[in-house]
Amino acid sequence: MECRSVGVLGKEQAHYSNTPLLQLCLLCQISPVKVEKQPRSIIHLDMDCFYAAVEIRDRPSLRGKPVAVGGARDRRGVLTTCNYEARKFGVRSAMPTFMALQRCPNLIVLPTRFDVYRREAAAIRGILYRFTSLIEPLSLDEAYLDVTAHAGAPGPLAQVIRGTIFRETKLTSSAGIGPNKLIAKIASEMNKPNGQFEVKAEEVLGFMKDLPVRQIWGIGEKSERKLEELGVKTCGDLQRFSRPELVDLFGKFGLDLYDLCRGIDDRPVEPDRPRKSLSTEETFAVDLTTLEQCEEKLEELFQDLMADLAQKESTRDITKIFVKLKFNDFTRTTAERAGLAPTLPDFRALLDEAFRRTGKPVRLIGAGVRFAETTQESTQMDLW
Ligand code: DCP
Ligand code: MG
Repeated sequence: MECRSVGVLGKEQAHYSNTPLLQLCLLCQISPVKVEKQPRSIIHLDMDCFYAAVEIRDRPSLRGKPVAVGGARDRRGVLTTCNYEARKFGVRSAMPTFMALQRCPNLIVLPTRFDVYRREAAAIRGILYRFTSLIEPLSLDEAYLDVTAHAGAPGPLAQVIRGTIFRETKLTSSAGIGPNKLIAKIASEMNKPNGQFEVKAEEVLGFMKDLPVRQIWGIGEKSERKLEELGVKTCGDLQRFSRPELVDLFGKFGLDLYDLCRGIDDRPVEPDRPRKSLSTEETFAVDLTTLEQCEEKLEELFQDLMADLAQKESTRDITKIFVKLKFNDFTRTTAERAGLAPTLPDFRALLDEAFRRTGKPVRLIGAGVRFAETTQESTQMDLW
């Protein structure tokens, strides 16, 4: 706690006091105040069952039916997502398609159309930039917005943003509004789908009290189990631990936990720093010796790359595509071409070229794209 006289006396002479808030500072008899950073207003915006919602919008006859998007059952496919009708049957993202069909035999499984989702995400991001440039995308359909500087109150503002997205894309979204990223993210789940939930600064402690610890970022299954063994289920339970106790249990993360379980999170919203390229690669347990073997693996890598691209860089112009090979003697070669769209036949052509350069057994294949250089500002202008 820092004495209020700091402004008058200067930093060096300011008195620091352990006296509780509103008690007088013993040295200068002026009431000390906690030096607070300016409270922020953060919105976490998340589209509802994004890929499935796009598909249903484009095929209205599917409305009301259980719909999922993903790989086919006979090809050991996995779902990317499903609509809320399908979720009633226990169908979930990342579930193998055959399992989803066991749970919901009438499930309609559609193939992914990443190019469409990317286009949609770009349009949505364009809408967000009309309200603030302080946007941190978390994935294709999710972003934090810092709207502290916005004139309007954040709750009604979130309503306007969601309304605009719906008017222009016919897709619904949900939002969480809070004084920091942690609270906003948790709150966006509370009234999903097509809803929003606001936690005001003075409501944070009450909001955290009964919240399951699993909701805190950084707490995975392992930490959750560890905490459960200690009788800790909610953030309120966790608040009973001291800082040193949490450090003993969780190392450095214990310090974060001490704050997080109280709903304190100082992480700023960090606007995207544009990456130059995006790639995916795999090292094989057994070297590949034929072009056919390499082509088979390339197809898998291509699917991963497209999914990654749709998730992380849905709005960027691609200038080059490349295929990288590492051979069993650890030498490497890269084949790349400007002006090619990222399609499987073009990646295959690059693989052929790279493979034929040596014919050596292949230890690793990588496939990737390079992006046009852009500043945050020019990205924003493009999206308008
Ligand atoms: N996605 C994916 N694989 C996963 C999870 C998600 O490919 N394991 C894709 C499909 C989703 C999109 O990312 O539509 C957004 O992910 P979300 O976790 O936000 O899930 P949804 O938007 O589908 O559903 P929700 O309404 O719960 O946000
Ligand atoms: Mg979503």
